[in-house]
Amino acid sequence: MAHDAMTAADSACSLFAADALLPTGWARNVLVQWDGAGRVTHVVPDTAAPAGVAQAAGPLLPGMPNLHSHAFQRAFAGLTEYRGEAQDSFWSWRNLMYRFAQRITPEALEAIATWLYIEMLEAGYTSVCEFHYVHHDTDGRPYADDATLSLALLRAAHTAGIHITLLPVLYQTSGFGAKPPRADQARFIRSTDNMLSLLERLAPACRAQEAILGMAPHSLRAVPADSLTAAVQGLTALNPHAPIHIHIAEQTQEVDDCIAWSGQRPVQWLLEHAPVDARWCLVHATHMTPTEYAAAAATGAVAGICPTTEANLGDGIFDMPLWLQHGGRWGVGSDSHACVNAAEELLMLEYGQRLVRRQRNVLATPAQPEVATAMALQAVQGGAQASGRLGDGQTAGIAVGQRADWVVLDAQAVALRGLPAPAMLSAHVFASHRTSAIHSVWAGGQCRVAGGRHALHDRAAGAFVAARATTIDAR
Ligand code: NGQ
Ligand code: ZN
Repeated sequence: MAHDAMTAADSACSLFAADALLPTGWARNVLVQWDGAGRVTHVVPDTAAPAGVAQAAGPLLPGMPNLHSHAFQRAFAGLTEYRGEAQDSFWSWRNLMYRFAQRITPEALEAIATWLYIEMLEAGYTSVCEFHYVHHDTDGRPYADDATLSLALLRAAHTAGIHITLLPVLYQTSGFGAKPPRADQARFIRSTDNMLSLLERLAPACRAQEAILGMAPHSLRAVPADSLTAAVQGLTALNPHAPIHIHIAEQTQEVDDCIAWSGQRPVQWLLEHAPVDARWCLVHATHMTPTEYAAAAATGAVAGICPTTEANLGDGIFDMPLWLQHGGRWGVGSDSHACVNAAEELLMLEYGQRLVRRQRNVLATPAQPEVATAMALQAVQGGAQASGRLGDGQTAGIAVGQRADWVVLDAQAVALRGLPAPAMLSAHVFASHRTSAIHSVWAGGQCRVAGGRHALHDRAAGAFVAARATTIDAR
């Protein structure tokens, strides 16, 4: 009896896959096992399927970390795709986005984020870094509990079952040289001391759901030099390993303004004035000189690339081959959520490189000629680092000690059926609808998406649509 019970428990925490993408590449006949805490305990390739162990419906891929999200913007995706000014830009988009941000309530944020995180899981993301900057009530005054909106995001992640790295954002100025904030930035503003007390307030809530707590100076435009130094020191005192994310050089306008203010470009300035290292994620390091590429890559920081948002906002194209030439680490984020799909970010990233270079298969590597495989492995590793989920030198993905986070492709999907596993991943990224071939998604050893659907899909979708209706204004 006791023996039977043990066997049942063991097989409940095992999965056998004919093909699995391990950190070292594709492996055959892989048995994975994990413990009650959702951590991988065994990864055994080239083995026989033990009796009674569930068989994956297709290749096992590591779950993709989403390293950059502003959850509230999901409700506004698709609503800025019309011409409003003679020449629309990132900045005119931002004006519309701010109008929308004014209307978000805690209830709406929770509904929007819950649905968004469900969409993420259904589209192959198993963790998310939430770069969270709408802190206060609509009049700019702190909520009675200053952590109200942060807690709404933590609850949303918990409900959906996605791992979250919460990055409360420090935002103080509207431009370089301590320009005072605009009226429509009032919900974002807090002092550095205030930020540190928010972090202290959030630490136990994060621990309770195994969320990682970091911090994000919004940008060099929004955080004066002395505040940046004090905030990073304060965070480091709380946790020397906590991740630090910053928007760094997304627009040429901000590069020009930074030069006018300091004589230096944003990345150059940051590297000279902040202790940038492997804890850091440089989001939208789009506009760098070759010297900045080399210097930023050498710090060990992750480049946070958000290909579909960067395309949507007309940012420019990151020079991935140059970054990789310097050993740069990187991952992907869905940022404004115009698109919520891990495979599509990889597609957009590779296609951007092809278009500017007039080449194909740009992001394949000598060791890994399959583009989708090479990109997936690198983005999982960089994404996990940016999420604060990797100890030094550890390998992310389907490996002992990591969380049991993976995506099972559907080997029976028409786009994939009959193909070898690496081609299945290629077809998933380059030649399918990019969610149609996802069979199931596991986070922390729990199956959150089965048959392509999250258990809360319908309920959360309804709540999202209702919340969105309360936040959009008539055009
Ligand atoms: C954000 N989004 O914080 O939501 C920004 C726009 C800004 C992106 N950078 C605002 N994609 O950078 O000032
Ligand atoms: Zn952003």
